[in-house]
Formats: sequence, C-alpha cells, structure tokens
Amino acid sequence: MGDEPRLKFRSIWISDLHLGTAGCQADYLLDFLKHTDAEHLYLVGDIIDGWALKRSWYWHQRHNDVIQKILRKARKGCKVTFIPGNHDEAARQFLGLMFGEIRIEDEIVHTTADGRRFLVLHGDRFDGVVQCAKWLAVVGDRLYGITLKLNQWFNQLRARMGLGYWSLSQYLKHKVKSAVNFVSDFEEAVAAEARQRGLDGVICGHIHKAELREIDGILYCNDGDWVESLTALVELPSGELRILGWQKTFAEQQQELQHLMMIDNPTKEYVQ
Ligand SMILES: [Mn+2]
Repeated sequence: MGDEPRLKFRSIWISDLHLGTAGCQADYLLDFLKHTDAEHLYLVGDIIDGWALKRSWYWHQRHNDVIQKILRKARKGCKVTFIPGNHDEAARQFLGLMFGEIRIEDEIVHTTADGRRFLVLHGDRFDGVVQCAKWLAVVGDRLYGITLKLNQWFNQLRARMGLGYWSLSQYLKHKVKSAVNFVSDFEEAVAAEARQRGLDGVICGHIHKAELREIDGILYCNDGDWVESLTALVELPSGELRILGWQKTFAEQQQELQHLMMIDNPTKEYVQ
C-alpha cells in the first residue's frame, strides 16, 4: 500500500476530530491521512472526545485506525505535536512531555518556510462560555434536546391556559444570530492575542469553522473540523497556507488535486 499517491506538504494542521463520537467522519479522515504527508503534523485539540466517552462509549475500529496511522507517521519521522483542546483536556496534565514520538504542548509557535511566525493553539480559552462556566458548556451539548422537550410542555400548558403558541423557531433564529456574533468575536479575540505577541498570525480550531483571512494585519487561520466540514490547513513548501477540503475521497477528487501534487516523481502514473 506504500505506492498510493500522496500529497506532500511542509505542515498539516487538523483539529476537532472528536474520535469517540459517532459524528467523527473517520472514513474521510483515514483517506486524508493515507494520501497526505508532511514534515510537521499538528493535532490542534479535540482529537479524542473525552466528554462524549464519559457519557456513552463509542469507539469504532476506524477510530483505532486513525490513531495507528498517526503513530505510524510519528515513527517514520513526521514531527507530530498534540495540542489538547477542551474535549481532551485530560491530556493537559502531560504538557511539555513526549508521548512516544508525539510532543504534547499547550500552544506552540510555528515558523513557515517563508519565515512568518504563527501562534498555534486550540482556542477554547477565548471562548467565554467554556472559560467562565464549564458546566454551562456541558449543558450546552444537551440544551437543544431539552429545549425541544420544554417547549412541548410549555406550549401544552399555554394551550390549557388559553394562550397562543410560543414560537421555538423564532427563539432559535435569535440564537443563530448570537452564534454568528460569537464566531466573529472569537476570531477577533484570537487574532488580537497573536498581534499582542508580535506574531504574523494564528492557527486554531475549536469553533468548527475553517477560515483563512486577514484580521487587522494578522492572518487568522482555522483548520475546521472532521465532524461537519472535513477540512485541514496545509503549508505548501513555499510557506503558503491553504485550507484543504476533504469532503470527497482522494480517488474522487484526484483531478482537482493535481495542482498540489508535488510528489517524488511527477511523471509517475497514478493508478487507483
Ligand atoms: Mn474545542
């Protein structure tokens, strides 16, 4: 299987895999890991979802395969750094240590091939809810289901009292609006941190929204997630950063990826 075509990058950032939940798109993730290589691989938090595993055990063979693949890359010389997130915060007690060949850090500064310096962190410390009241964030996971139930009871009660229906959809619309505000507030807060430290940019995850844009002179990069968006951030040999979507398998998007194929032998025929 060593002959499978691979895309070679200088660095790869992935986060929010949420292994241990049914939501993790492990098939696409495995396909991505199988067809890419890098000198540096950064696991930017929420890799294994400890919160979900505590509630109910979900561990598929595919999730083992992902871990095996990453360990194998580390053994073969890829510099793997694991930056724990809020869902795998148990690993935060091992900061500064090596786990096999994998380095565990709270944050790290990555220098690109063209000399730019990026702060790499998960990002949850900028999330007011998680920081100020952890229990509230745990509740948040289940809040939607509870809201629906409450709404049902509430409206039964209202009907008995001769009152009209209270619109859940209107309430949720308001929620979505504040969610949009949350995303931009988060992005600005993380960028401000990099600016304060005199760096060129920041690379994070956490909010499951891949992004690569300049915020007041700081390059804000978010590598997205492997639950909804299936994205990674990659550094080309030149130092250029790009978001790479993997919503299709390598076989399905091979043509579209041709321009990124800086592989050992460019004349090689790729046969699937
Ligand atoms: Mn997170």
